[in-house]
Formats: sequence, structure tokens, C-alpha cells
Amino acid sequence: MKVNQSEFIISAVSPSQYPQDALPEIALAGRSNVGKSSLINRMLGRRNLARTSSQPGKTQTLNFYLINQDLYFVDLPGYGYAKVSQEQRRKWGQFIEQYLTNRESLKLLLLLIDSRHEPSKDDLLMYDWVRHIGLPIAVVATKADKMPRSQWQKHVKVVKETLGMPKDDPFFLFSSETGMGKEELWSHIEQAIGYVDPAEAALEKD
Ligand SMILES: Nc1nc2c(ncn2[C@@H]2O[C@H](COP(=O)(O)OP(=O)(O)OP(=O)(O)O)[C@@H](O)[C@H]2O)c(=O)[nH]1
Ligand SMILES: [Mg+2]
Repeated sequence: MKVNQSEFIISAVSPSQYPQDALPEIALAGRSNVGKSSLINRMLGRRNLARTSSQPGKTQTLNFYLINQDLYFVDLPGYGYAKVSQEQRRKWGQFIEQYLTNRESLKLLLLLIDSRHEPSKDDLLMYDWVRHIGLPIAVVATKADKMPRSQWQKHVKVVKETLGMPKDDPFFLFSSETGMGKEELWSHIEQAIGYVDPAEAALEKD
């Protein structure tokens, strides 16, 4: 997909604030600091549209980004951040769970995992739960640039095996730093939302 336009729409704290135009949505989940906001910026070719931070736990709302007039990216609050209270964590959990189970426009969840580390308990819970509710999921292993190429295969194997991923399930090795994986991930997103490139559609007509 060619991104001609991208804009931040809203930081939603309740479902009444979600966009009402029924465009398809792609949500991003993963622990704090895994690179969700950075991935959004890289996918959109924007330096700083989604706010990134070396301080974990920054994104605490559902942040909606509109792309062209075709779809939304929805940046979910990161989990596994130790410094938030039990009560706060429970509230976010409910809020996110409600969105993921009830949102008709939601077409795909991208679960981001740090490619350098074994998936955490929270990652596993999230992965199993999303599969259980039947929401399409793609695993994106982030920060690939932080390890040498010679280790990619080994780390990919650890991530896939720890999650217990079926062989052919969508998986992408990604780097927001270098752009690795961007085109493959876009193709998958297009497929998930049933997007047809207008230029290609015109060609096929001829
Ligand atoms: N080298 C490298 N650094 C990255 C990459 N992706 C993210 N980072 C860095 O990791 C830190 C966290 O990135 P964010 O995109 O803010 O992470 P997040 O998942 O949105 O974090 P929360 O909003 O707290 O949940 C920042 O310092 C980023 O610059 C990557 O692919 N490569
Ligand atoms: Mg973020």
C-alpha cells in the first residue's frame, strides 16, 4: 500500500471515542518498550507521528492512526510494565480485552515480541488468548537490527517454539531502524483487510 496520508485521530479512553466510520483496524500489542510506536512510524514513513520513548509505559490509551482513507492502526497500551499499580493494570486489561473481543472493524492483531529475547509469560498469555478468541494474529519480532544476521535464525526459532506457533502462521522479522520486514508486513495487512490497490485494479480491467 502506498501511504499518501497518515494522521493521528484520537487517544481513546472509552469505547464511545472510537472512530465510527467502520474502516478496518489493525491493532498492535506487546510489552512496553517492544517497539509498537516505532513500528507504526516506520510503516507510515513518519519520523514521529506515534510517540516513542525510552521510558516504558508511555502509551496508556488506545491511539488511533488513520492511513489514507483506508484503515486505522490502533496502538494498544504496552503490558508488563512493573511500575503500574495492580488496579491500573486490571483496568487496562479489561479495556483492551473489551476492544479485542467486541470490535467488528478489527481485522488483525500484530503481536510484537522482542526478537532478542524469549517471549515472556505475558506474551504467551496474550498469544494463547488471542488465538482462543479466534482473532487473526501475526507475530512481529522487533529490533532485528540489534543482533547480527548470523543469529536471526536461532532467535526466530526460539520465539516461534516458545509461543508454540503452528508452522505456517504469519511471522515477520522486523526492524524499525532499517525498515526490514516492512514490505512483507504491508502485504499481509493488505490481505487481512481485503485491500485492492487501485492501480493494480485498473491494470486488470484492461
Ligand atoms: N534499534 C532499534 N530500536 C528500536 C526499534 N524499535 C524500537 N526501538 C527503540 O525502543 C524504544 C521503545 O520503542 P517504542 O516504539 O516507544 O515502544 P512501545 O512498544 O511503543 O512502548 P510503549 O508505548 O511504552 O508501550 C525506543 O527507544 C525506540 O527507539 C528497532 O527496530 N531497532
Ligand atoms: Mg508506544
